[in-house]
Amino acid sequence: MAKSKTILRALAGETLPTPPIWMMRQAGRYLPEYKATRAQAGDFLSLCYNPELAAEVTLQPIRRYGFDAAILFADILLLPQALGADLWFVTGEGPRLSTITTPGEVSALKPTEAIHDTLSPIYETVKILARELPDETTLIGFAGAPWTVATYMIAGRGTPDQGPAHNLIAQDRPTFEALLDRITESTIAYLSMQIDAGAEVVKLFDSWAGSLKGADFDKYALAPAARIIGALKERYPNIPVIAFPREAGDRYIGFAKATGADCVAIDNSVSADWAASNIQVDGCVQGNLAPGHMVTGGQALIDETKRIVKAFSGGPHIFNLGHGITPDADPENVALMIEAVRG
Ligand code: 1CP
Repeated sequence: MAKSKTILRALAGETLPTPPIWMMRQAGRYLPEYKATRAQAGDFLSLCYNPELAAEVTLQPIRRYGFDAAILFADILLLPQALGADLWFVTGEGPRLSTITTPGEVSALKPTEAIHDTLSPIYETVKILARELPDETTLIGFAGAPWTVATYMIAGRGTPDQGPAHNLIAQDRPTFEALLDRITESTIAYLSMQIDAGAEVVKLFDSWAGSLKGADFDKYALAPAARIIGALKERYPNIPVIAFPREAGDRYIGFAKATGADCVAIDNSVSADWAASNIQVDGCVQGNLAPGHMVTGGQALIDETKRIVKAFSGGPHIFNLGHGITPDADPENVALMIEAVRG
């Protein structure tokens, strides 16, 4: 029964005649119904922690477009908050957090068992979704990968080059590694609870993996992903994991094998043809349409969508964007993309 879901089939290594499709940030500000529910919740964090409304926005793109997967509506920064960091969002700017850069601040973080006090509404959202999603729709849970989460905890905000985190590595590597270790351990606990609540697949978002080079990539992107996936596979051998080491470039090669991921999600800085011969040879890939096409649309969107589908047609593939859809995207273009994949 479960394996008739197309996303699970692709993740198990099956080559399907039409790739299943979902979209990063498919519940988001480009949708008028999302903006309405967000206004009803009051603000973004209140929306994340309201299980009924978070489930509602997760379901909106499924109703509108019939995507093959729904992704839990939450944020990667809820985990730092559950560990004790202050978190707030500045309208028009983005997230802000209290910073963690000293050994004392790392040891003052809450113990892993305590994260569920804050995160229990998220598990409630997953339970509602597991009940309410159509039978054919796969439910994806997620967390930020430790490096990406650490970059926000160290800088207290999003940074273009992750400079503050790289500086901490240079100035006080043991403190950086202690922080990374705490995030890794609590991510395993967080994702385990999402799976217990009904998530059928989990995804690790390493949005800033591309700024880790050489041995640092191995230690801070690859090794934590391998540790998380290893721990999850021990408890939940049948739950597939998608890893997204964004902008990893050459380092996408072998990432699935080295970490145990069932699928590697790729951004749009690598070509689909290159990815088919270098990454898809090891298993399922997800990606990689440039999100800008959702703004510009037209024949270029259709052509590029079809080109990607064709490039990956020889192996397991989940169609998706190379990164999240942006608030200025036109909802009509999403329908156009789906038609180009399925039509
Ligand atoms: O105003 C709003 O409504 C907030 C916009 C928004 C949304 C819709 C934020 C703030 N987070 C989210 C939801 C979200 N975030 C999801 C839900 C599921 C989905 O539809 O995809 C997911 C999976 C995330 C993950 C996330 N949050 C990532 C990793 C993926 C990526 O986009 O690279 C990151 C880096 C974040 C941090 C974050 N949260 C929100 C913003 C604007 C940011 C980026 C901040 C920055 O770097 O400046």
